[in-house]
Amino acid sequence: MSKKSKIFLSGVVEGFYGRPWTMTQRKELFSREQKWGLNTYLYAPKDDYKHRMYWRDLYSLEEADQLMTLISAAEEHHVEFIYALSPGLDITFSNPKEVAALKRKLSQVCEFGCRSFALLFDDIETEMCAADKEAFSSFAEAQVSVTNEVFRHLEEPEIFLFCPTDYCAAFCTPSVPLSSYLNTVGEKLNPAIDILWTGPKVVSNHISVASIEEVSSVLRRPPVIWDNIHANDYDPQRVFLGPFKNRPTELIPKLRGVLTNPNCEFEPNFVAVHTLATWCKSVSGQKDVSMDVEDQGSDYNPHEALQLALTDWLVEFGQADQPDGSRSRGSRSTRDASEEEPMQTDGYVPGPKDNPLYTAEPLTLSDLTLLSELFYLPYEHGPTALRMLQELHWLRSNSDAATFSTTATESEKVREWRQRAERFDDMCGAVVRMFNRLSNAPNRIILYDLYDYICDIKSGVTMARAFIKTLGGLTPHPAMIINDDPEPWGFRGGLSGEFQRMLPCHGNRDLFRSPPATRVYTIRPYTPKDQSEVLKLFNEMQSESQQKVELVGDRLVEGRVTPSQNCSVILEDVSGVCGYVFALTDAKTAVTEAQYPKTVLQDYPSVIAIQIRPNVPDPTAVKRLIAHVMSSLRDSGSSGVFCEFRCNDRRMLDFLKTLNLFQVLQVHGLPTDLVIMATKL
Ligand code: GDL
Repeated sequence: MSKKSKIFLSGVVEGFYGRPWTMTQRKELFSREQKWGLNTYLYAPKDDYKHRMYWRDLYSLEEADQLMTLISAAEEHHVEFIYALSPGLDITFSNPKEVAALKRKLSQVCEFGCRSFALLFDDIETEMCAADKEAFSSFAEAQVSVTNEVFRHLEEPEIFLFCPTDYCAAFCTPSVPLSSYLNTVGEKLNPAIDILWTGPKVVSNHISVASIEEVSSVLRRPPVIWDNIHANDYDPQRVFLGPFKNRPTELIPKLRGVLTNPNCEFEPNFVAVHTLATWCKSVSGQKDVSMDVEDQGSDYNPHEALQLALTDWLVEFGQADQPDGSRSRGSRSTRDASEEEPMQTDGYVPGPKDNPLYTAEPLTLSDLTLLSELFYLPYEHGPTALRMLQELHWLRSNSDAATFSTTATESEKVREWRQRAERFDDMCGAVVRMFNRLSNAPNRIILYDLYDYICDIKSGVTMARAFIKTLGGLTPHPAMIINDDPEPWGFRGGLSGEFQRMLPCHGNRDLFRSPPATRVYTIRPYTPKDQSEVLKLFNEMQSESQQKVELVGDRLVEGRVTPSQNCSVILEDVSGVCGYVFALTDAKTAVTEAQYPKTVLQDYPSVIAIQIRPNVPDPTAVKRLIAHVMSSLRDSGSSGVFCEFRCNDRRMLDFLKTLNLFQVLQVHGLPTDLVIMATKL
């Protein structure tokens, strides 16, 4: 460990892909950091030309001027400005000219008044070029050798950071302790250089003390966490407004620092940075650090930290900041709403029979809490969002109770359905009202940074609201009706959305809703060896439903009709085959149009047979099994699929309803003991 007494580095790394922050935003960040007690800013915007792509290029006079101003602004706010270069896209480590270019560039930044530096080797090709392979025995050796040399050239700055290529446990092969890359870095990188680490994964849900102890021992120094918990550069539909969370404060004495790499949009990071600051100040993290006990806060509670951040943020929303940089202080919303004068002045006063002027309702702390819960954290929705998902799920699964009732128990269920539908509608209403108040807030800068997201969630809940109305037998607004020809907001997400729906991981959203599986399952293609077990399961379940009507599925399972390619899949647990799905892309080859009306086969050209043992407790596993076959059907061009059940096969019918993959189809002219479920693909 270095001889120097080291302060805990806390603050922000501007290390995301996409549009870098402006100089004004960075200065605002320094001011906030100082106010909240954070001390570091790492300059590493991935898509800034001269940080990564053209790392060799020196700064022009004008750029130099801007950087100098920025560096002095950081100093004024007592924030350590660390300048990083990412040369890994194309550097030849063994070429002295390249090392000279690195030194020249960093020396130039040194002249701007910068004292702290970093070299970053994240997200690059790990294969060395021929020249480097001749000169170095490994990639780690190449990076370490150049980094050590540049460090010496800069006269060993007090703060110098290195980001390894394997910067999280998931990237280490075969494991953190056995990674030869990390071991070389740990052994050979100058011990006064600190190392960045993102935790178990690139975006780590939890970072445990044990995991940090493990990596520290390999790196031979405590790491600086580069925390991607609030980063959103990988998904344009998400922004993270939840609190810094799932990092025990006991980590603090075991780390060299924590820098958060947050959302690309500057303003929404108010919560990320504020809550990180609260975390850094918490008592258990500081008990090993010498400081006055009097000054210590209480231990960190993410919920409380969030409320503190949102309370301060609410004040910011009231400042009439405009994108052109102007601000009129003491603006409307900071005054009592009742004293507000309308904004549209110019002497216009509506007459007694005219339309009154539009007056904005002021934003509230509950609005901001709701906003944060809707856009919480990468692995977790906030409590309200979770409740909305669960309610929508319940309403969908129990939609048969929405419109009819014959017995007393059924009408009880109808009442429950209606009550819950109303509550769901209220929750959606709260989101829309929050959207309205937010979009009327005086601070247009914060609003514009959030706009796409709040607009997206408003449309999302509006669609869900309309869907529940339809289930309940009401008619939603025509623009919201989901039929065969919906408006484009009825099928959101563009091409990327299409891809996503085809991938098996699409069902991962269930992580937020369903408990984790209780057993280990295998989902695999059917082979002829499975035939006897499959038939056994088929016959057992057949006798359970004791009905004579013949299903297409029977013929598929018994091998009288051959399933289409990639359309026969087995679910297996420790006790053997516990489920199967067989499908036929073109159902017409197995049923006649005399059996099925033409329109059914047009809308749902494929047929699927599903059987699951009653003792399988994990719906998610079954969903994946079915999703697998549906994805094959979709790949072969099918636009819809139906499955047949005997009407007394209540168990399978109820089970499938809970999965919410199919709707019951009303088809006239079919045998009455047949139930058809179907879905579009
Ligand atoms: C990364 C990148 C980072 C990016 C983040 C989230 C590191 C060290 N590098 O892997 O630039 O913003 O993921 O997408 O985290």
